[in-house]
Amino acid sequence: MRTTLSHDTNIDLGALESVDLVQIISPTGERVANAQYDPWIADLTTGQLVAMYEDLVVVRRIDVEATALQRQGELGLWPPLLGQEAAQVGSARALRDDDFGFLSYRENAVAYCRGVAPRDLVRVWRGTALCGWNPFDVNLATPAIIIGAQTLHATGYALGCLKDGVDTVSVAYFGDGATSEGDVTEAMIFAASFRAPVIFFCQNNQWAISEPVGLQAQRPVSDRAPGFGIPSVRVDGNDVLAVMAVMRSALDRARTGGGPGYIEAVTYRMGPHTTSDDPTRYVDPIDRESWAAKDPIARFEAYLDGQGVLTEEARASVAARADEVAREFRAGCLGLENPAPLSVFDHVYATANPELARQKSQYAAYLRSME
Ligand SMILES: Cc1ncc(C[n+]2csc(CCOP(=O)(O)OP(=O)(O)O)c2C)c(N)n1
Ligand SMILES: [Mg+2]
Repeated sequence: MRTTLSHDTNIDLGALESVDLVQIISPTGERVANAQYDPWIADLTTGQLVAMYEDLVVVRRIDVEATALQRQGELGLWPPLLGQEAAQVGSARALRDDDFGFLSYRENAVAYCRGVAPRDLVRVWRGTALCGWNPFDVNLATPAIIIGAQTLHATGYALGCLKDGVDTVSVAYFGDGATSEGDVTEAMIFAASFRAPVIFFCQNNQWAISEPVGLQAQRPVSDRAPGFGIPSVRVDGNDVLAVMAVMRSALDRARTGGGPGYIEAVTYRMGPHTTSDDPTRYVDPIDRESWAAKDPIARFEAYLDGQGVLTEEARASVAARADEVAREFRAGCLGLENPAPLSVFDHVYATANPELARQKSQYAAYLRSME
């Protein structure tokens, strides 16, 4: 496949896709032997493989349901992850409970795998909370909307882990567009200089809103990391086993004093940037179609079928579970209570702040004047 951009960079994204891409399952579901990474997933049992399949199906279902809720006026906005399920599930399921994740807005499958209830994923998008969950309950920070900022938070957390002498690893999830931000460069320099146990996990979904990745990356984005002294790997982000293998390997290295790692998961954003965006204005339908053929769920399903693992019973049970989660999610979302207006001031600062107190009393007076 050759994709010629309308911009003057004229990068051949098709060629870039295949540069040193770690793959364990081919797009048609065949196992690809990989001497380096096979051992990292050799322990997975049939039950764990089916559980991972269930994760993929359920997170897609949550995502589709959330998009429907937004279209029905129940959410202000939703950033879909359609197409990126394997990159998120494979990496999140490689984490230890005490590891700590730092997300952007699109990593809802990571949050799901960490134990965030689907209803809590949409509190912010329904406007009923400033963060849907307590970060310390699930070792997952509040998603960052400021592109790339969370790479600094993750690096700081990792430096704290070093000082505490614990073998916890922190993970920064960010997109291809974020790699153009100064914050990401600063985070990588700090991480490399102090050998911080942090993984930079870049989901290259080919788009930063309507900007194709080829416009801001003349080389694969993973090529940047070695320049900072951080080893990097480029993985097929639609291959859940390959993502888990490279993530386990990078985590192990960081956990045992090897310093930071960088993973570029090559995937594709099959939906719009958010529900406010119309990708038909800028996405080439033929390009999208070629990525649809690499769908992460169809691929894993074909692989499991080939292994004789996905029995009719297992398939039916996963489908029933997805229905159940979707029903509970919808009911939970619609049942979210509106917060008291003044509570918007509650968690801005950890300690009392006179300026904020002044604003709060002013707002209280305003609300009283409306009674
Ligand atoms: C510092 C900053 N600049 C610009 C924006 C506006 N913005 C929101 S999403 C986005 C694109 C991000 O693309 P990418 O990092 O590839 O993540 P993706 O949305 O593809 O998951 C931009 C520029 C922002 N939120 N923060
Ligand atoms: Mg992107």
